Amino acid sequence: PREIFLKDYKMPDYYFDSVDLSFLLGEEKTIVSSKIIVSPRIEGNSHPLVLDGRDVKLLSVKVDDKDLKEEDFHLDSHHLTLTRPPSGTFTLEIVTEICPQNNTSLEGLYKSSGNFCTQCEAEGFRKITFFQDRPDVMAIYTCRIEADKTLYPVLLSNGNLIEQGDLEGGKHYALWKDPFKKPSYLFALVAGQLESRDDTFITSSGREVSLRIWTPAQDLPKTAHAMYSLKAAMKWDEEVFGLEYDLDLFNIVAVPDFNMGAMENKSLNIFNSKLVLASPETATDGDYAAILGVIGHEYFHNWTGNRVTCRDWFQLSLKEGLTVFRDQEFSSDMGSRTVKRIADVSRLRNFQFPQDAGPMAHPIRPHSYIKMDNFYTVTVYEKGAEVVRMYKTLLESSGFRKGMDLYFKRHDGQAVTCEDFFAAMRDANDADLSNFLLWYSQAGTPNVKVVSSYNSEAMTFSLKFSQGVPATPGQHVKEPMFIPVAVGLLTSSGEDIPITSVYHDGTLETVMENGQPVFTTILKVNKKEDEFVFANIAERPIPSLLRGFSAPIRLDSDLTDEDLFSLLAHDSDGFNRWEAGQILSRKLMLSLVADFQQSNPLVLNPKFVEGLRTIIRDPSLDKEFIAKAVTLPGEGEIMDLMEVADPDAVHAVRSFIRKELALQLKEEFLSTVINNRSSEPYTFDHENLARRALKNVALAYLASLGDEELTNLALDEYKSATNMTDQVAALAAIAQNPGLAREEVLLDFYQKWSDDFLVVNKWLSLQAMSDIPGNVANVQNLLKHPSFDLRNPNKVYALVGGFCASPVNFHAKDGSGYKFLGDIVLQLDKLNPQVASRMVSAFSRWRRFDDYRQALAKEQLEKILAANGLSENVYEIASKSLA
Ligand code: BAL
Ligand code: ZN
Repeated sequence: PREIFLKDYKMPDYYFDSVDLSFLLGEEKTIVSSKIIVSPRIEGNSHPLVLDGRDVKLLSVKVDDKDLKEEDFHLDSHHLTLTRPPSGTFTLEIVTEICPQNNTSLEGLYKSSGNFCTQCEAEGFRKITFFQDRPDVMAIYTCRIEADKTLYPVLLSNGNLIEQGDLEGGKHYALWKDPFKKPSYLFALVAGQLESRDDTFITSSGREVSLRIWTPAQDLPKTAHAMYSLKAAMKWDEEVFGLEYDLDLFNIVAVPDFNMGAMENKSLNIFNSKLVLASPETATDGDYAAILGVIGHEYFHNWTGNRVTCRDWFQLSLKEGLTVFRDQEFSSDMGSRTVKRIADVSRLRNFQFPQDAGPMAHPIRPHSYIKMDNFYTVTVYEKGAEVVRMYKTLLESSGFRKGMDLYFKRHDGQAVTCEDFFAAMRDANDADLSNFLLWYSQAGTPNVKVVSSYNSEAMTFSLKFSQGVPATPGQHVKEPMFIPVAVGLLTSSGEDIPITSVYHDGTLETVMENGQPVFTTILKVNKKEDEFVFANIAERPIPSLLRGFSAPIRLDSDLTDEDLFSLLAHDSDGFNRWEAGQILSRKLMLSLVADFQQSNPLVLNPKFVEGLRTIIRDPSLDKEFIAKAVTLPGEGEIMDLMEVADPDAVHAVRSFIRKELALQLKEEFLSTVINNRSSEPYTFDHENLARRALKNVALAYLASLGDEELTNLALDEYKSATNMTDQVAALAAIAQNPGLAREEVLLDFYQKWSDDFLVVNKWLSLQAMSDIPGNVANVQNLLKHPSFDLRNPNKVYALVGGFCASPVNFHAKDGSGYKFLGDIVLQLDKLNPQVASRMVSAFSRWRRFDDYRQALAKEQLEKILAANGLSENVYEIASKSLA
């Protein structure tokens, strides 16, 4: 397979001014006709015109109304090349035949539950017709769809509906025109039996926009929250960024078979049903929050992605990092900012940090790829969002907004690069962002060490930073990064100390705002060794470092346990209050892991228990915050900090701490469950979701003890639950322990919900993620369960992905977990390479484990690589993992 490099980027030789598409949708085959007005980029250019195409049958090709002679074009399995195109503007007409009903890759045009739908990002359009399938080729599109009227009463594409009508033979047609130029990856078509929930939104300038969310008729009642989320997102983007929607119609379609979460096609977003459908009985608070965030995300792409798009796929973070940042901010404004930040940072630590430290490490703007699909990663998305957040931290909200305004002013309607975004931020603020661009090109999570010292005579407090970025594949030598570190200082009794001035590089900088001291200041660390000295500090302070997680780094400080307990109890920065508890938890877990490995008895530090008791008992704290604060770091996060990851030891230690906390805080957890029940109907608002989160965390702790009294308590919660959040939480609490109660309640849940595929996926995932010994056999049986289907990505993510997320079973020492995954990847690859490649990624950290496990994982990776007809997607991940 061929690797593509950023450094080889060349502008296209030809532009497409307009593209008129026509689809004859049929049961056996679909005929696609395209009429493209082609212009050379440079007048008189005589380069060949190379069009991409995959799995499409060419029926005819015409230039300026004449069939192309055989000697004037060349066809291979990936391209149609016009060897001698006319020298000026010309009309190109191509007719192709495709078979959407056999398309199990879910890229291009395919069928989901009998309906036609598309997914073109990144390179799916080439599975529809021959095209310059690259984002810097932008055109005005029309799309005519013709299909049987009974089977496909609804025909949708991008833009505005221009014309529709009936045809002979029970057929009908619709003609759509999108007035905005767009790249092919934003093209969309949907045809099927769908109904819509309709609403309207009046924009800030007074235009009325029709909003429609399409699903099969029976699911329509479950679209109310999605519609609420869409309207909230439209309003938020106007208020925060001054961005208004630009067409009179916005459609969302929910489909059950979808590789990703959703897709931002211009005015016709297509969503995985999981991220649209919700009712209190069937969806959890987590589902409601995800729907809010993703509906927001896709809507926000209308400006950050669609109006201003990417020049090439290496720039993906230009739109994704920025849009994730925007959706994070939206969700923060709609709920608790602190808890949202905690959730986002946990995700970064649990998924992105390991990627950055493994064989697939890449900068947020990768230098090369074999399959672009493999680079829709937590690095490009979530670390990309952290990079955008750092602009905001450095430039403050008003400066960030100025930068965004300039970005749109300069680039509306263009396909641009990450440098263009950087330049807009810099120029709008006249800012010195020195080596900030390294964040786009250097992979790896920076390690930052900080040492503090207090000088009571001079009344100064110094922070000495040293930084290093670990070597990553292809990048052995790294430059120091520009790292904004937000710092506050606390007195020994926990109050914020006013900060007035800081020495840096031999100069004293005043950091007051409007003549007033500040309580948090941003230190711009940008050298390998960098020192900052705070002036006028009357007592030795406790520093609160990296407030709000102001940069995506691993920070190692000389804070003592006493300092950390004080920060846990008092820090005015909510994120750092949580972080202090997490640092303590990580230290505690690692030291107990060492005890476990040396067969020493495990003993829980009583100060840790008391620290958590104080948090649970503090009535002034937000309940969702308490739920997060009493949750231990995940097993993956701890394994990631070890020289050699030991899943059994980490699992044993985490289970030990959980049970010990459950015993010692039993009274607190019991009263938490009792005091946070509610008989009111379900509402998705902060107060209620926080209450449920806290109750269910407490219930899980209690049920971990597995005694009859507490199992019965969880069973009562299960039976009395009136919403899915409480019901599935009680089910999960009971299912922690093997036994009859577990079996009965799992069966009961399935019988209740067997008709609802999204709820059944929760049931699959809960069993797959179980740490019950030997769970691989259960998962293998579930593969044969009638509710499972290897062709549906959500089911694969629930069952196979869920299994790989349980370290103790996936990394089982007998190799059964690895063999299970190796076999399933090969089966999946024949159906859906994108999904197979996501699954094979679970192997990528194999070198982190002991020699014995390494050999077992390597054997599976080699088996995969040796398979005939392996996709480029799986090849890239498996070969890079072994390299
Ligand atoms: N562009 C692919 C789906 C998303 O990130 O919105
Ligand atoms: Zn996106």
